[in-house]
Amino acid sequence: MRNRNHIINVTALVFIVTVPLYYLLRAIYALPQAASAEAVPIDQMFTGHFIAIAFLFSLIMVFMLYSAFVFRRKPGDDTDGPHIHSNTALEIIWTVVPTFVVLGFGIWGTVTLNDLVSAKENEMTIEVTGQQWSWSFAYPEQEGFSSPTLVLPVDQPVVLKMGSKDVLHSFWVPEFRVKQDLVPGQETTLRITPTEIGDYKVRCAEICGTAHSTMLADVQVVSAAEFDAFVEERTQAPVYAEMTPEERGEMWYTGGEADWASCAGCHSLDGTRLAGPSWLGLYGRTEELEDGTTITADDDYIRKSIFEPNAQIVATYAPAMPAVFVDTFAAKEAEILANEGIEIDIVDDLIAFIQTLEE
Ligand code: HEC
Ligand SMILES: [Cu+2]
Repeated sequence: MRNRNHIINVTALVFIVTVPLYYLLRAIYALPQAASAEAVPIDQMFTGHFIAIAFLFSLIMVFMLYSAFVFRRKPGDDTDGPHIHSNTALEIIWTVVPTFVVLGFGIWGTVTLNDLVSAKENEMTIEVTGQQWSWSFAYPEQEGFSSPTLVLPVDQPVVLKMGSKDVLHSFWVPEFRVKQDLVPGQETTLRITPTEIGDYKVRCAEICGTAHSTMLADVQVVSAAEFDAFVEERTQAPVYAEMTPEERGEMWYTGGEADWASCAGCHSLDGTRLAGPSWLGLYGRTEELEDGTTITADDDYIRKSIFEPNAQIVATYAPAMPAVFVDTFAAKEAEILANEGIEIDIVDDLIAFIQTLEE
């Protein structure tokens, strides 16, 4: 009779401790928004593990503390405690039950993993390249253009085929839950079906050098229509690799699709004086500077005029040229490198263009 009361007490206490503990674990290890089909079974496994952890912790702690408090030695009781030997039934139970629980979690994990990595119907391939310290995404099924942002159509299964140009990196968007390493000299794959429209970030999850922590890229999950518009825009964008330096130089001069102050706003090509000297016949010309010295307009001088516009001022002109091109050119060059994998030098392009402008 008294034993039965203890068992009822302990059972009730185990339950009472398990429930809040489960919610505490959920709060401490809060998961970010679940934005992919893969997140659903993974979050279910998290729930299963949290329940098991909360239950086991309660089971052990409640039994231990209950015994320590309820079966305390009474004052004046100096007798020995009862001598207890093994309890075979109990030992079989606490060996067999955990064995099956652990096996069960193992099978659950294996089946889920197998499901997540297996090929899906009508999946779309995207190539992911990681390098210290940037990401680039190519769309071989959409004419192969590439983008520094990963744009994904919602509810479309994608397979990422990934490679690294230098060291180990790791593709990880917490909202998608799944994660995969990028290994130099080897192609790894990762499958994702994004289910929530929104903006996310890929972060590199493998320490890969000095700027590892800034190795981020934007991820946009968009509607099918927006994805089509994105593809349309990217496939029409200029392909710099297919242009000559002179053609590119002319484009940089007018601004093209670059977002800096157009050189054309201050420099004419026909000798007209605008805010700055005309580029007509500029290359090789002897330039008179404000301080009375003269200098020949060669590559070095032109490069310096663009990157440090206030270092040498052309006589009769105001120091009006913006000193921003060091940064804007570098950003554009990095973008082209990420998009097309080619290294271009915008100043070299401009010089090639200026050289065509002979008087
Ligand atoms: C807001 C007006 C302005 C813009 C925009 C501008 N420049 Fe200039 N630039 C000037 C002025 C003024 C000078 C002459 C004073 C000096 O030497 O800094 C000049 C000088 C130069 C020179 C030296 C020319 C010479 O005759 O010796 C070069 C080369 C040059 N700019 C290139 C560029 C390029 C390339 C761009 C676009 C990427 C550009 N500039 C945009 C105003 C501008
Ligand atoms: Cu990295």
